[in-house]
Amino acid sequence: MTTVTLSLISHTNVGKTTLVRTLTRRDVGEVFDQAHVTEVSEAYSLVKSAGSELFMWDTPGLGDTVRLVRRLKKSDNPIGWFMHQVWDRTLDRPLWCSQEALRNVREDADGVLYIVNAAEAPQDAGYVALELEILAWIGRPTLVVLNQTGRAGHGSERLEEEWREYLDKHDIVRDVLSLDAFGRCWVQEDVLFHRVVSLFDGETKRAMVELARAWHESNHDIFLRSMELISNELASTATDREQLPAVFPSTAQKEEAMETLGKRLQAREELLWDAVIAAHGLDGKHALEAKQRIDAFVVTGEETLSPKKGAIFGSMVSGAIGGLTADIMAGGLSFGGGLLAGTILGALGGAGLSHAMRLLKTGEEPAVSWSHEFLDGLVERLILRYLAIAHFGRGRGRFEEDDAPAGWTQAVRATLTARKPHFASIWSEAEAGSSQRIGQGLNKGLTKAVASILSHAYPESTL
Ligand SMILES: Nc1nc2c(ncn2[C@@H]2O[C@H](COP(=O)(O)OP(=O)(O)OP(=O)(O)O)[C@@H](O)[C@H]2O)c(=O)[nH]1
Ligand SMILES: [Mg+2]
Repeated sequence: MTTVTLSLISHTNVGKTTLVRTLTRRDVGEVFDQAHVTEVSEAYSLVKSAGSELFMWDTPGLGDTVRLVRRLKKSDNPIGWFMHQVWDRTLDRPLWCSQEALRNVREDADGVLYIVNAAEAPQDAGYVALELEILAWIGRPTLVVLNQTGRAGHGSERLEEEWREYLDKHDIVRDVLSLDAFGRCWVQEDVLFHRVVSLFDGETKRAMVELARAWHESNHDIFLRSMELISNELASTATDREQLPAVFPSTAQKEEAMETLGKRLQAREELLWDAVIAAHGLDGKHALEAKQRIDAFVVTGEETLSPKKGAIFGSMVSGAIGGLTADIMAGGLSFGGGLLAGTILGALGGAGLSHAMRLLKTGEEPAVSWSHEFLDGLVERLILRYLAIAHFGRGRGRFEEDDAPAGWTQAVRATLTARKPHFASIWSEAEAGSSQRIGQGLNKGLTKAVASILSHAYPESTL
């Protein structure tokens, strides 16, 4: 068995444990917004494949580096001296924790992921230069991960650039990558592991190539499963009909039929998102949170795509959702709020409720079904919601406005516009066809569209 071992190192309270949680899809360790939360180094197996296994060590954070480096410099064999010191765990906690972290790198690491808080300017994080000096002494190949990119808010990309420039001057740093554990997309994990491959040579590199491939495969399977679930839901909606009780139905009868159709859509959507969330390994409170997030997920057209940040969540818009629900009510329909209101009105794109459904006069009696225009809009909303889940990182605490958003609406819209004929022919087929038959065509079209959106957003990824 070849093992590849990565140690996560950072100043205390930057986000090592949070990153491990996002990658393992488990609530491991302790996460709080305070110094020295993690006290002992702990290894987590991330992936196994073909006789290789990737381990990631979560370590205690470095602290009081100024004192640490001053002392190290006094010695001929600084690291040796430091490791043989006996630090009091209570009285010298910052140094005790630093020693635990460095011991872990020295004894176990093939490579180091050094995490830096990109919400802070490099000149304000004086400890970074000192910590890099210590890592240089130990001498393992180091990849810097800039996290908390969502936190920096306005101008965060400029800060990221500053960090890159600053880190460029340090020889131990082989590479710099932005990855916010809260708002990362699974395709960025592939990019992370490909960068890790280039830290190594020989047998370790060969094993890491295989492990990166296995990691990609398991994420890609979840992607394909999600596309299948969404396509099945779309196929059901496109073929759904509600018969009207008379050849010349009254307005009240039409509205009742439309409401029935809407309720069925709502019920399917509930099941759909439960299944997609579960497929992403989100359970318990994370599942609830993810659901609330997509429920409140509205992206405005003005937002521009920000591939670097990888965060896409729209601002919290419960007010807007409330407004949308009121619009539906005013249109004479009482679908209930939240998810469906967002889905229906979002899909309409302001075209008005009367465009959402149409009368079909195929059989003996007329029926109502969803309009092609509505279905086009629905595809857009379903993709945006999938993207919200695909970026949902574990370890997310309370949602904060600053963790938000770069809009994806334009990207999704552009991709769908290019594929409009494909979907249009499916909607026509749906008028007579069964949902199973059109499901396949939808799955193909949707998978290609979403793969293209993700590849544009993350050009380094290999979908
Ligand atoms: N916005 C954002 N916040 C993060 C991210 N990662 C961590 N945090 C927050 O930063 C704080 C510290 O996170 P931890 O994962 O406990 O940090 P740590 O490096 O393990 O800390 P120690 O174990 O004490 O060294 C928590 O409040 C997290 O919610 C991130 O990628 N983005
Ligand atoms: Mg920790």
